[in-house]
Amino acid sequence: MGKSKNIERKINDVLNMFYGTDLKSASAIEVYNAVSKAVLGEKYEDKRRSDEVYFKGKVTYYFSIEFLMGRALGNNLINLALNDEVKKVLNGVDLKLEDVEEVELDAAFGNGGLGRLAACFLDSAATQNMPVMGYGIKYEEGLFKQEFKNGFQVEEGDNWNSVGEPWQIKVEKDQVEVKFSDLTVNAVPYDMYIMGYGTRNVNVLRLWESKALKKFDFNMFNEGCFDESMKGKVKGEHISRVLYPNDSREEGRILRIRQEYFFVSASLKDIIKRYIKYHGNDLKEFSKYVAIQLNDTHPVVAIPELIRILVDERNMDMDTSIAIAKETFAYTNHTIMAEALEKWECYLYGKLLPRIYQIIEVLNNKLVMELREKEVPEADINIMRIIQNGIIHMASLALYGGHAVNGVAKLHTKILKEDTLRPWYGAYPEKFQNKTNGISPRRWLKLCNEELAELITSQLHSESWLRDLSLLSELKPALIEEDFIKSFLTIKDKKKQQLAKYIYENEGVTINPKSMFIIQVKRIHEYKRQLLNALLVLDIYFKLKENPQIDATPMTFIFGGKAAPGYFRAKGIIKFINDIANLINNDEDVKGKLSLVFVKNYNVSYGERLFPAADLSVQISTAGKEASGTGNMKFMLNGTPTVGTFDGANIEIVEEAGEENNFIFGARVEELRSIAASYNPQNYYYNVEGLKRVIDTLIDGTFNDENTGMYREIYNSLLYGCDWQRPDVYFVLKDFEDYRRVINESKSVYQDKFKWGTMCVSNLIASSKFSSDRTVIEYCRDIWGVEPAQV
Ligand code: 26Q
Repeated sequence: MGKSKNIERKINDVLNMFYGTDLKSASAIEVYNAVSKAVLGEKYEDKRRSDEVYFKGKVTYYFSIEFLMGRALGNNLINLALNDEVKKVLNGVDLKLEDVEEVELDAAFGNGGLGRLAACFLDSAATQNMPVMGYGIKYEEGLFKQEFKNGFQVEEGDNWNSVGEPWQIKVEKDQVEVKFSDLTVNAVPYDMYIMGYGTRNVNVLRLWESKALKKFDFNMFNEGCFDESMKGKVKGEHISRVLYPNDSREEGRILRIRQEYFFVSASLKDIIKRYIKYHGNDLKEFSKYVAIQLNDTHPVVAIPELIRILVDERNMDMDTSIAIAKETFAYTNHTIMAEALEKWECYLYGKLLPRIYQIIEVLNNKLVMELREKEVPEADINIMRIIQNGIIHMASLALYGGHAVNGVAKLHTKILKEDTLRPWYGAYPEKFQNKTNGISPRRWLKLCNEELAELITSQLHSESWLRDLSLLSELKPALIEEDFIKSFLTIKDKKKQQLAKYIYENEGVTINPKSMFIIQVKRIHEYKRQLLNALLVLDIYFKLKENPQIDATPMTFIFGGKAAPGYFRAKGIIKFINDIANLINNDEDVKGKLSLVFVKNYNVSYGERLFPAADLSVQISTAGKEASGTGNMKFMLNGTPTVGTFDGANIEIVEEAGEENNFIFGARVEELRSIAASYNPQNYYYNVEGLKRVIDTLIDGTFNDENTGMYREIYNSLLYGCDWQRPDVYFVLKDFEDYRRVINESKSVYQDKFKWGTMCVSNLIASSKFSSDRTVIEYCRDIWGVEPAQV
């Protein structure tokens, strides 16, 4: 039987058994579920065999409270090379694979970069046959859905599982109990298979759902207390109800502590059970077989939890247990922003997790003793303590309780060493490493830009570049072939047309597909400086109004991204950009020359349409603030030059692709460090041509924030600051003029299509460093000590 007949039969089996229908009469949602289950069914045997080869040896467990997976169907079909077969089957009943894929909703168990990085790492580990398993939470609601009302962001729930969840396999027999002082819950695991590209290996992402032990109190119910009878169930189950938005101001932090301990404790119990099965009862050799990576501080409570289990449940002594923990754990830092480093009140921990808190105290005392022995100055010791003034510092716990800490781009690691974690670097230099981030070329090129992937494959006569991105360098001869550049530009045009159509259908905005697409998509944050970009768009608009003749290059600025629900200024920035869009898009004078659109609900799937269609990638964070960025890499891989600051991975992008192929501007970290104390944005406000005019639109009645005070607040933050913050801490005014300069420069280069195409292709060819395959291989080699194991 042919491969496609076989898969057709399986799809029909699922439709018969679970939906009482068949391929000819099923709905798109039913077909999506059936195709997914059929594909999954194909992989059980390979998954079982992967377990066998992996768990005999050393395995890495990637602990992350976020996995921003996006859709699974398209990616899995590519990785299993089943695309053509399934297309054929569906065409047979007049269905298009794209339409079925469109049914799937993003699994958005993450806020942004950190969660998406975890997802790319899983894809890369499986592709490289690396024994890596993910552990996280199966949220009922992922990241909120974003809508605009009158230009304001409004948040709605995320019903990601409303079309079914065919990729999640419930493994009832592996459920475990997790105990808090006041509550015990069941953690029920759901497995997602991570299918590598071009390999039979299947890795697993295991996500925990919390279930109440006692579902329902019959006695209370019988006595007529209906609400009361459900209370235990509700309390137990809200732990995995919803993903926390990235917002450190958030109240209701008890639930966050519960989430962190919940998935970490369940995962450790699962790992220990597996260890005993494969390696016997003696846990002395734990770290020989187990490496655990802590994705930021969110899962750091794993360190005292492992120690608790070893001491209290396995009768080991404290010192041995601590030593095992240190050899097992490593920690990745994703931010230098002090306010984002997690801190918890001791009394909260003491109340919810008293034994864990005791162990944290033990670790704190040992740390202080160790530092005194190393003769670290007392002032440094005080800022390194795990417990300071009744507050637990999770980063300190991670640094002391693990053997490695890494930053996510060269500059970021340098800043950690010299600044954020300076005394730690002084005391434990051997723990510090850099691991520059990466992205999966399967999702971020092959899946989202099939046309470009095919062009590369035909030039290289093989698809193996998708597993070894360094092969892209073999495209160098193509860089001087006119044909190749032209084919590239044709594909870019096509992707832009597709995006324009999608934006028209989804946002109701018409954009000129021949205009230059300048795209900034990422979470909304002051340090990322969407405001700088918006102010420039306004300046361009005013100049066009004054002098309609000046411009030959039509431009479309595209924004996308969510603001944390409690982040007032970020929400003000969204409203401001939407107001500017309204002004510009409704002005006949600039029609076809300048337009602006803020796409709503930017997520992984939207990204898949945006990255391939960009002419210019906007990466303009204040130097020193963006740890790495990974969107920048997604643009680059799709052949897009960057307009950016010397920040995060931008620096390495330019190192690889050359400054001449990108547009780098703005103040650098050293300069900002030296001027910070004396910086006065008003000098720029009054002296930079055009700047006052655009900033004043915030308060002169050009726009209307409906008496929320948002615009005045942004205006004040730029020019005056407030009692807790200096003015313009992110140097928007300082960098404005230089940003305008490079945008103008890019505009004039863009007019020479061929030259532009050459720049684009230079970026594509130079992007191989940014494959997450490379990143994961480095973690395996330098931190985890694990080796590939193939089925
Ligand atoms: C903390 C406490 C309570 C609730 C939420 C949080 C929270 C949640 C998410 C804090 C931070 C995050 C996410 C951070 C993040 O995505 N950082 C990004 O990580 C990327 C991958 O390394 C980098 O490329 C980006 O530069 C960095 O901003």
